[in-house]
Amino acid sequence: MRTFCLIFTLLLIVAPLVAQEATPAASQPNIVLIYTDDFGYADVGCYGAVGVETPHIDQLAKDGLRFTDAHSPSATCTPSRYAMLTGQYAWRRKGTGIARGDAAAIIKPGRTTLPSLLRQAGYTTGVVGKWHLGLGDGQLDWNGPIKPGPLEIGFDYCFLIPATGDRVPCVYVENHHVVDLDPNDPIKVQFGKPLDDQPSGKTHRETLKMDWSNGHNMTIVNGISRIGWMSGGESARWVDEDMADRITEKAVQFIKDQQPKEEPFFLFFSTHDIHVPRVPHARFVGKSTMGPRGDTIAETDWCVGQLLETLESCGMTDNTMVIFTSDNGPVLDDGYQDDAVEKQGDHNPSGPFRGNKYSNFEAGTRVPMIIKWPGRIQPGTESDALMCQIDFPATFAALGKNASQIDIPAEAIPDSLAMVPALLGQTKQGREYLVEHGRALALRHNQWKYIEPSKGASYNPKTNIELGNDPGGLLYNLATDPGEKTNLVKSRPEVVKTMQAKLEAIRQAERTRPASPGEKGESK
Ligand code: NG6
Ligand code: CA
Repeated sequence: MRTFCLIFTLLLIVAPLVAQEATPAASQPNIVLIYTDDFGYADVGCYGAVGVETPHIDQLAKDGLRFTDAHSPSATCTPSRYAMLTGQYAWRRKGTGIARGDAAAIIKPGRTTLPSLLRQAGYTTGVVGKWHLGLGDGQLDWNGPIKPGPLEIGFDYCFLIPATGDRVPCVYVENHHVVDLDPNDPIKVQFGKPLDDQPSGKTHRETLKMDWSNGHNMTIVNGISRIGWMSGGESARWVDEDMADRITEKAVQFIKDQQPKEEPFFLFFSTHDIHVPRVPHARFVGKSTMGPRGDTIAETDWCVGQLLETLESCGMTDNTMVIFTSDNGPVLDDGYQDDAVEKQGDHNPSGPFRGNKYSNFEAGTRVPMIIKWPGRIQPGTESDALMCQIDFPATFAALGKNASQIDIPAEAIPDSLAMVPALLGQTKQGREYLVEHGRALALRHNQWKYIEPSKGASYNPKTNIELGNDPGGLLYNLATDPGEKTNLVKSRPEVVKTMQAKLEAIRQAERTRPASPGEKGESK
C-alpha cells in the first residue's frame, strides 16, 4: 500500500511535467505583465534590497521563478518598450530613443506587436500606465481624439500616462481622450521655447515642493516643475501622489471586467514608479529608510499586491501568468533633489553588477524578472538562463492551446525568439546571443560580454553614472568577473575578434528570429 501511495504521489508530481513536455500548450493563460520603471536588479527584497520591504513581489518569487540574467532590451525606457512590443531591437530603427512628451506614435498602425499577436489567439488586451512611445501622427491636438496610439496597434483598452511623470503633458489619456478635460480650458503642449510667461521651475524655484537638480525646470504642475511647456487643461492635470492609486484602480477594473468572459486577457501594467519625480502617496511616505526612492518601491509593492488580490478574488490566480520586471536599470539622481543619493545607505540598486540606467555595463539592462504561473512553473525556483523582454512577443504567442491560430509574418517581430521552456523554467538554456543596448551595443555569448568601441563619455557627473563607453572596446568574462572589473580586450584578441564579427553579423541581418517552418519570403 505504501509503495502504491509513493508511486501515486510521484506520478502526481511528475505527470504535469511530462504533460508539459508532450503538450506544452494545455491552457491559454491570462497574462499580467507588471512593467516597472527604473527598478534596478537589486531594488526588490528577493534580489537583495535593503532599507525597503517588498513582501508581495517577494511572494511572487516564492510562488514562481526568479531569473538572475534577464534583461530589458535597452538601458532606457522608450527603446526598451519599443523592442518589447515589436520584437525588434530598437537600435535597428531611428527615432526610438527617449521620446519627447509630444512625440508622434513610434509604432505605426499595421505593425505586428505583442498585443496584436495575442489578439489573434483570442486575448482581450489592455495597457494601463506609462506609455512613452508617442501618440498621434505629429502636431497632435491634445483636445481632440488622440490617435494613433495603443488602440491602433493591438490594444483593446488603454489608460495612459502619455510619456513620463517628468514630461508634459501631465494628464491621463483613456482610450482616445484626455481624462477630465474641460473643453473651455484647452491644453497646449510645447517643447523648446516657452509657451507664454507662466511661472517655471527656473523663475519660481522657491515655490517648488521638490526642487530639480538637472533640467526639469519648465512648466510647474502640482508644485513640481517638468520637462516641456504646457498650458490649460487645469481640471485634467494629474496629482503625482495619486498616480499609483489611479493606475492601480484602472488595472483592477480591467481585470474585473474580464471575469465573465471566456477569452483570456493580457494586461500590460506599466508603473510610473520609481521614475522621477518620485512622489509617493502619503501612506507610503517613510515606509523605507531611503526617502522617496525607497518609498515608491514600497508603493509599487502595494500595487503588485492589489493586482494579485484581484486575481485571487476573481478566481483567476491559477490560470494567470504574472510577470514582474523593469524597463531599464537603476538611477539615483535623475534630475530632482529627492534624497535618493543622500539616503541610499547600504542599499545598492545595481546589486553585484556595474553601471546603472543609461549604461553599457551590465546593470543598464540586467533587471529583476519574476514569473509565476501556478501549476506550470515550479514555486521557489531560480534560473540563470540569459533572457530578454524582446522575446515576449514570440514566447507569449507560443504559449497555450491557441498558439496555432497565430500567424507571424516573415518580417514581423524580427528579433524575438520563442523561449517557452526557459520562461517556464523547464530548461536553464536561455538565449545563445543577446545584444545589450546602452549607448553602444554589447554582445553577450557564453561567459563573454563584449562592449563595442564607443566614443561617448565614459562618465556622467550629473547622474554619477559610469556609462561604459570606451574607444578601445571592453571585454569581460562574466563567469569569473560579474562586476566587469577586468577588461580583457588586450589579452584576449581572438575572443574580441569573434564577438565583434558576430555583433556585426547581427547588426547587418534584418532579423535574428529563425524562420518558422513553411515560412516564405525573405527568411534567412
Ligand atoms: C532624461 C531625463 C531623465 C529621464 C530620462 C528618461 C533630464 C536631465 N533627464 O533625459 O530625468 O526623464 O530622460 O527616462 O532631463 S526613461 O526611463 O523614461 O527612459
Ligand atoms: Ca525607465
